[in-house]
Amino acid sequence: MSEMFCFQCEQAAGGTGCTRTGVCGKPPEVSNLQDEISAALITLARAIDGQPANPTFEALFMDALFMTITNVNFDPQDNAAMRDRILQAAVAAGGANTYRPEDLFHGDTDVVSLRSTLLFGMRGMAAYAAHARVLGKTDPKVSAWFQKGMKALGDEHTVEEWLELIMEFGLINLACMELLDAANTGAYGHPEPTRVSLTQHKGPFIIITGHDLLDLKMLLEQSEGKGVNIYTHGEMLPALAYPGLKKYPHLKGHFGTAWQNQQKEFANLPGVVLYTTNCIMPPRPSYIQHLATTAEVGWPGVQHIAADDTGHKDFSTIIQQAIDLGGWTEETAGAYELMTGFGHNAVMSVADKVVDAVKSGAIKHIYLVGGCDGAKLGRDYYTQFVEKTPKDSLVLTLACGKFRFNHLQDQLGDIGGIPRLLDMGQCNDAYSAIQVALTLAKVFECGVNDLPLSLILSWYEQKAVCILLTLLALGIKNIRIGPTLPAFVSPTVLNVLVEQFGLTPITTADDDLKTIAG
Ligand code: SF4
Ligand code: SF3
Repeated sequence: MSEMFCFQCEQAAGGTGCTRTGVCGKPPEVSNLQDEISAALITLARAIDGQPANPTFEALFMDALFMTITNVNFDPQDNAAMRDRILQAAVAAGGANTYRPEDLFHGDTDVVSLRSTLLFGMRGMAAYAAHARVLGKTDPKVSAWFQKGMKALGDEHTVEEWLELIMEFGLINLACMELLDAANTGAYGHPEPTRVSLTQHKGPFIIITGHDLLDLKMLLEQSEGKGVNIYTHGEMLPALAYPGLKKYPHLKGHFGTAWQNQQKEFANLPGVVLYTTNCIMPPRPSYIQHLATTAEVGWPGVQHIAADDTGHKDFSTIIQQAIDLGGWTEETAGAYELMTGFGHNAVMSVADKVVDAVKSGAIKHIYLVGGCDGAKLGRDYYTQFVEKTPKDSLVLTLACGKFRFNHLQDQLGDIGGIPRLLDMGQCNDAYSAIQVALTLAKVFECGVNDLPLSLILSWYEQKAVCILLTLLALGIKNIRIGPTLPAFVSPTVLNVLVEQFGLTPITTADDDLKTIAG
């Protein structure tokens, strides 16, 4: 099988889709297996339609969809095993293998576009639901929606019906992000504004990347007192702001920037890197032996640490490996510090100050500049945009796209003690940004669209898709999105997004800032 078709991420070849091997490195075999996984999930959803909720099936939907997110699992064996598990479950539930992978792409361009939008959004939500579930938090309406959504994907709908489903999904994803917020803050406390060191300390170390806070917690507990330091990478940076995690003295700080720089940053690294979610890139020979994956992440030949039946993960092998590798031989001081930890709780605690500053005109505008980072050259738009924002504006940010400008923290300064750049956390902490926007709208007795607030989003993978759908479902208009539009959005669907929601592609930082200022 040398042919494939995938257009789920921003890197889709030629702006239309990857057909030979993914730009991400996904081989046709894995891409086709992932289509088979999606088809099998539809078969399962049909088989169990109308049956009472079943936590085993719900977990299967979450894990399988999570696995098919960009840069999560590249291992053909893992993907084939997942497909077989789903098909076995479907057969046991009385279903026949009725949905074929090619049916995912069946129908006119607009139907394929709408079906894909919903499928990709559900993939993003699955990861969030899975992170909440490992912390013991589930929400029946979120869990049940996976079955409902997958069944709906296999059915025929009019364009209007698809749009309705997609908007319904957007609100379910809001509930899912709320659930994950409750799971993370319930387990580790509310993030606190925290200065983060980039200093590399002498000695053995493990770098942990991805989004799963429970994996970090287990790693911290097991490495305590062993002489191994822990550093975050990429989307794990905001973990450093949670009281229940930052209390560990061997959690030293952050290493590196966003995912697309890993091949450079991890080259010849004398330590171990643990991937808990996306984004894993094709590992280079100089460091492939130093990697470990967990949860749904997989790369052929990379050691994988699975949870046992109780959810416990044994990280002793990588802790020993880090000790054997010896780590850095001398200290290298970080060139600057980062700030994170401005979740909804921290921002709400200064809400009065922000409201007063908006009323007095000290703060004239709030920009939310956030989302995924990626390799495209045009992504320096986001750096320029933040650099050029007027001094009387705040910039809220979240997700790995912040690495385009979070080094500017000190340069951007503050407004009456409120830092102008506020890192709200991971992509799922879009929930925090939504809470802040809703609170401000309430205080000013207006709609969110009437606030002096503009959203400038960057997207790469399917978590950004689910967040965008949530924002649209909340009726938030005039969102700017880049660096390019999704390949899976057909011209007709784009038209709807532009007409109904005012969704706009980014242009240049100067022009967009000028347009926003009116
Ligand atoms: Fe291409 Fe993105 Fe699909 Fe990878 S995930 S195959 S880069 S569209
Ligand atoms: Fe980044 Fe992969 Fe999307 Fe959670 S880590 S945001 S790209």
